[in-house]
Amino acid sequence: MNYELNKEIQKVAEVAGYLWQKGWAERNGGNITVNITEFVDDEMRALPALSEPLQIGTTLPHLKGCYFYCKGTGKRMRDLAREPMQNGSIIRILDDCKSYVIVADELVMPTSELPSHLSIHDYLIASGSSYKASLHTHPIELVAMSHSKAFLGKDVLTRLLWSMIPETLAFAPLGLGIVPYTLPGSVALADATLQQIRDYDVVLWEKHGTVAVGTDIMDAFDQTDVLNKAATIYLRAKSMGFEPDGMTDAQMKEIQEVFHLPTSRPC
Ligand code: 2HA
Ligand code: ZN
Repeated sequence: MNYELNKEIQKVAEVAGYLWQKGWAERNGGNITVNITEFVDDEMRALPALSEPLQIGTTLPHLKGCYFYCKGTGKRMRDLAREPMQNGSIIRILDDCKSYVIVADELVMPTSELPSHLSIHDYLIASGSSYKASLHTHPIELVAMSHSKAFLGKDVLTRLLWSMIPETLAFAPLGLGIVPYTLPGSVALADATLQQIRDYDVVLWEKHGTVAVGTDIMDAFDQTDVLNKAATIYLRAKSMGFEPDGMTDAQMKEIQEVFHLPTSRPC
């Protein structure tokens, strides 16, 4: 494996370790995909398929010939942190844009949330985005908050989380999209996620977890981490017995202006 590709895979392994340490990756929870097409060399292109063609479940026209590193289904993040190529695999999307083959290193079947992940990558390519990584994980505090309908209205949680600590607004400036509860692994969940990822870098699946996109896996992790930190601050204040004041609208607006942040969701 060439140096650049190895560097991307090592980042995935590092993030997998963080997910486990944070308690966001019980058993086989969560999944990661990274579009590694730009790092694939002739040697990898020449690799024979290790599997029969496997169906994605949907047609994704912009993924023809693309390569992805995918966490393996049923694999544990804590194991992936040590052995990324034994707990994940590299797949190539076939020319019909509906199926894929596994090409390296071993016959490890990709993540159960593959339809969601690949639909997101298809959209990112179509829209000319520089984002290459997608992370699904189970951040405890955000999932806990998703159990209250009061937080699930459009941008209700976004504004609350932004108001907890200035960095949230600065480093998760698009806020948090919401997807109502939908069956894990389904194409319906993929479709609902796609609607939200057009407007948000991080999306919360009600009573399940988050999906984040970023330039690389570290970026997707950071955005999730920043939002979950804000959720943790909110819950710590509540557990001390009071409703946190939150920064005022004027204080948040000042940050948006000074840091030239996107203002599609003004404070
Ligand atoms: O990969 O988290 O949502 C296990 C999951 C599915
Ligand atoms: Zn999950």
